[in-house]
Amino acid sequence: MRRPYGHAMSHPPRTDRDRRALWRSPLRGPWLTSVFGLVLLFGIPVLFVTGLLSYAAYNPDLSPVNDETPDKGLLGFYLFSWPTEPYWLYRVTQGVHVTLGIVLVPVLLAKLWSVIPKLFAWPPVRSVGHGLERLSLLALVGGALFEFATGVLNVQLDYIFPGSFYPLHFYGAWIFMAALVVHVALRFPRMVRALRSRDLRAELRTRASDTRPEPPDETGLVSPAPAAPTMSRRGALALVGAGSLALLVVTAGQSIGGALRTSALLAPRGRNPGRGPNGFQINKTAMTVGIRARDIGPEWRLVVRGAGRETVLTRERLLRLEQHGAALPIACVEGWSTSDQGWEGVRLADLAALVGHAERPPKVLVESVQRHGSFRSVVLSDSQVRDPRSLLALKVNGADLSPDHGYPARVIVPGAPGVHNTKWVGRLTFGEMA
Ligand SMILES: Nc1nc2c(c(=O)[nH]1)N[C@H]1C(S)=C(S)[C@@H](COP(=O)(O)O)O[C@H]1N2
Ligand SMILES: [Mo]
Repeated sequence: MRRPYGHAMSHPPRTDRDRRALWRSPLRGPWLTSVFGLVLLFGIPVLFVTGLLSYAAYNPDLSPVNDETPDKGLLGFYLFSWPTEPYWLYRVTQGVHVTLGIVLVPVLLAKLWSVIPKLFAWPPVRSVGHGLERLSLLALVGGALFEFATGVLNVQLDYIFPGSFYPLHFYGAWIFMAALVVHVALRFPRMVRALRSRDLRAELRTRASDTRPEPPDETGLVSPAPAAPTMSRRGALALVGAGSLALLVVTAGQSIGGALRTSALLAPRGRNPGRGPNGFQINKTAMTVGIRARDIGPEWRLVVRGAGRETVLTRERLLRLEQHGAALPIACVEGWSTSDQGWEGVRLADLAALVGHAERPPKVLVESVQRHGSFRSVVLSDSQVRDPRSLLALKVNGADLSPDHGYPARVIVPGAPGVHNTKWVGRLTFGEMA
């Protein structure tokens, strides 16, 4: 017996229409997909630019110590020496990168949900052109999922890809962006047409019971066998918007700080960094990275080398050198940052002068007494060393540094990512690092 047309569910799908009929949401259609697409079209370029800036901030022109990734390859063409002004630069670029990345997750998922039927388009490849387009979609969807997943895992789970996160996220971003450019070039006119096909205000007034599917069209997004609506388009947009807003509330506080820090439920470094002068976020405690009491006790010495000279200083000696203050934040690549803290200590430029670099101090290699963990030595550029706010800090907010914040001495540099603010410093080498 032949079944009447329309009972697509009752026999195995054979035609393209049968396959698409398995997806029955009456909300799917070019308009809804285009709304989500438009949000991503504005958001993703911001993620891309702030992400590229994050690489520039690592001063990879000082490779191989800081970063082995971009400067050697073609993709490092845009790199420049990271400025120390404004001093909150990295706090803003990286705060935007991480916060926006997290906030866009519901939009990305909604966009992917809205195009699921296309995954089942049949035949999968109709022509060479169509095949190439599907390949670019693979790079697009794969790239998007990869970039968002690695980014979120990295900020939440503390570098589960030790060392390799940077190249993965960096090269992944270029592949994703290349696919996105192709996708936008191919789909932009269709997106504009779809956005014009319905009135947003009218949609925002339409209840679920009055919601009708979009008219069938060539895109294949509209279900050929739509179910009765259980949610309006307004409801779908509100759901995604509420998801993004909730994520904004639970993450933005870790970058913005102040009273908002207490709402940052998702902040991986906790919401309550303690009280007192040292009461601000800690990335890794002294214990986590295996700093022993004797590493930072009275036997601790700072070795300063440069221009063929070397000097060894105790903390007492350092405290007798000219002390300077600087109000600077710590801004981690993970997106969290502190408000400005009042650091006090010796200017890096003054330490360079001690070893024969009085005029025009050069770059410096900063090494920690830390032997465990993934933390590597850091090179600061000459312009960073020359900034009068760049300190080897001994105190913060009027008190000695706590062991977790880098006692006996740590580096603090304006505008730089937190990872350049080496804690438990043991040696400074100015000039060529031979
Ligand atoms: N020796 C050493 N210095 C370090 C680190 C580290 O793991 N070891 N972490 C860096 C990172 S990633 C950041 S964000 C800042 C955090 O400083 P804080 O813990 O005092 O806030 O320290 C930097 N200095
Ligand atoms: Mo960091």
